[in-house]
Amino acid sequence: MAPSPTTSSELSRESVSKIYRLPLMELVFQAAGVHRNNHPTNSIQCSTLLSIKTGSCAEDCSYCSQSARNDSGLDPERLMDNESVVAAAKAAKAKGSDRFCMGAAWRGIKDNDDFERVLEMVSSVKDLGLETCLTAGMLEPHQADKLRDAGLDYYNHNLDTSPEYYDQVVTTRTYEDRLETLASVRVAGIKVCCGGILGMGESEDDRIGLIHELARQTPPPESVPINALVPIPGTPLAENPPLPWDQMVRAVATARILMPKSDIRLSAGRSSMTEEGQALCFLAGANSVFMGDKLLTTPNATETEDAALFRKLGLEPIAEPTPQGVPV
Ligand code: SAM
Ligand code: DTB
Ligand code: SF4
Repeated sequence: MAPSPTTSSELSRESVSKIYRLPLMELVFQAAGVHRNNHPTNSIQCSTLLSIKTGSCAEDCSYCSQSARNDSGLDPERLMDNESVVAAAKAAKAKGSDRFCMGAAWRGIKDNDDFERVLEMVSSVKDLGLETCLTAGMLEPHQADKLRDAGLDYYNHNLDTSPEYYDQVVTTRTYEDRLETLASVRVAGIKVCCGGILGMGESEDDRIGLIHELARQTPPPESVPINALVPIPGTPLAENPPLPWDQMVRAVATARILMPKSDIRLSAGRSSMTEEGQALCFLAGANSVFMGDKLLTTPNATETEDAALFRKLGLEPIAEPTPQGVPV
């Protein structure tokens, strides 16, 4: 059986590596057991993403369409108005999402009028009966407090990769900066959504290092998005070879074993996966997805494809879809 450390902070990287490198069938079998013991097996948590402020970002994240340093051809857009955000959130709820995630292409939050407007968006989305999530870069403790008071349930801030590989991917902020933001989110009492991206040219050891950093947080993040790189023309990672499917399954299964209570989200990159590959990830403990035809700036698996896949697998979204026109 997989070794079980006394507390997550005592987890060694070696023990994560042993789990990650189990024979695949054994790994999936163990992960499926942990999943069944901790979560309803036939239900799936569905989040919808909306880019509320797009592009012209000062950071140099080499995977991202939104960095001003990458020539991705994306049209930048200023912060959306509250009414349009609420309309998108209502539509997401009507289609069966239980959580609405707003993304802003900022290096970090500033104490300005735009932040006040984001607070209003959080409250308005919360009032629709949806869980709220925001990803807007680095933040300070007082800003996390304001977000909590506005009704924010989750803050997404990813570690992206292992500490050693991080500076190959981003140079304009450090791993330590990321951990500090996560600490502010945690102290404010907001749930932490934190994961990473696979397929950026990192080694298997780096993938193990990422999962180690996630799982040794005390407590571990409540929500763990595992993204496969969406290669974007004009970014330094545009020509990266696709992630082998078994690496995604291994990452999901290892995360499930080490973070039994967390939601493990099969995130960006699903549209390049086969139905069978996704099914194996759900069996290995993924219990959450981004739903809807678009992620932030790139296409997602379509609603039609997801509906067909969920039907085949007998997976039920947590939330009942509310037909359009019914008051929410
Ligand atoms: N600017 C904020 C930040 O970086 O924290 C929030 C938005 S950013 C787009 C949110 C996360 O999306 C990133 O941390 C990264 O993990 C993920 N992401 C961005 N571009 C991606 C891509 N091309 N493929 C996979 N994941 C990506
Ligand atoms: C996360 O881990 N994945 C989401 C969300 N958090 C914000 C973003 C995926 C972005 C994929 C590329 C794009 O659409 O721009
Ligand atoms: Fe900016 Fe976030 Fe994209 Fe990095 S990942 S360039 S911080 S929007």
